[in-house]
Amino acid sequence: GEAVPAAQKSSWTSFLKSLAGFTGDLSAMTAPPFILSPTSLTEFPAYWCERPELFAAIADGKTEQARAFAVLKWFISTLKGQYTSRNESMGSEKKPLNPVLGELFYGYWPANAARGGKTTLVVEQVSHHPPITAYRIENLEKGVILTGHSAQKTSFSGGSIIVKQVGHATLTVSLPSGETEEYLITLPRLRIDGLWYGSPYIELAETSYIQSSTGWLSTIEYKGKGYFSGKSHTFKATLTPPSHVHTSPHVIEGTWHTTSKELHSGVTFHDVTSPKEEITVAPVEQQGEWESRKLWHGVATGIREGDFESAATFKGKIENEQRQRRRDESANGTTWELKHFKHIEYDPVYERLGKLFKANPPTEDGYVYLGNSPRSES
Ligand code: 0T9
Repeated sequence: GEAVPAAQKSSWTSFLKSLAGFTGDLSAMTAPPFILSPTSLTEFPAYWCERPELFAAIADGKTEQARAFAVLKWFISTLKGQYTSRNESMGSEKKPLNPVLGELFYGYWPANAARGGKTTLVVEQVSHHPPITAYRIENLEKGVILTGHSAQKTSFSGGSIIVKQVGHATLTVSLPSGETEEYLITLPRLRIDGLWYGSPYIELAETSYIQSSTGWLSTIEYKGKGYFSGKSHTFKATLTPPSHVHTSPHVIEGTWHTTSKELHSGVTFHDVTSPKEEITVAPVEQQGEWESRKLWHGVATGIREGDFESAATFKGKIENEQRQRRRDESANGTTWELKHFKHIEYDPVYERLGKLFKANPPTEDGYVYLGNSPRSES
């Protein structure tokens, strides 16, 4: 295909060949320059809040049902950003920068009348090998908080990369009564297609869940081209009540990158055809050494300007520095200390809510937010 520059055709072919039979950490593999993105994976959690008013609106739901409905609407509305935005901004899916251990990403969406308070994002790379990214999004005025971590298990099958998302998110809503409602959010499987032509794009597959502590459960099924509706990016979501509530489930169908409708009424459920709001981030000159855009500045500039030699030199410096740090730690018998999160073997929210829909696996680890705000220097 013409997406691959002539000079990179053979290196793209050998990259694809090396993918065959591959399982493990894709992010560490060297790929040809045309497919490199100047953005680190630590920036991706921002996709969770690019429609801050939908996040805030969760708190406005007057009933358990209304809030579960609002959580589902917010979740579905994030999918377009999460899974198609690189195609929109760069022409195809690209290989993100592989974050270093301890890398940070901070930002916020300003307060306004529609969404209430300022919404803040704190991201930390909590593991490099395998890559694990932990994040926290808070709208404290509204009492809506999202905490999660994200990792991937990748394999190659039938010409596509299959990505199993490992990790989950929990959302909490503080109610006026003083009680806290919890939601466990699991994540869909991804297939990366279009590789042969050098223009990769994501399709979502299988099922993800949003389980509320109130018993309401969203089951979201994803289908692509060639499956029942024939259209790409199709989903069907069913919001079912807890067993003691005798109302019929909400069934929603549509395409997650455009719009969807409630099946029984035909009323629009979600609509992401309007522009989203990107996160506000401090200028690079004001960032600390561990902040993503500062840390990767040289590499990102090289990639953006097509100066791949300079990008590689800066990348080599970062990698050497990381290797030296790990060597020093093992020589001194110390380990890297996380700044904003604490690892736990078993996430109690996952255990408790996962049981309600027989989550697989039945338990998962987690990262607890330490409550220390960004830029509080250590
Ligand atoms: C969490 C998201 C995740 C991260 C990315 C698979 C992928 C890394 C993980 C799952 C976000 O909430 C949502 C969106 C995109 C996912 C990335 C797409 C992608 O291709 C990469 C992997 C590691 C690659 O870079 C594969 C090689 C590349 C040549 C294909 C474009």
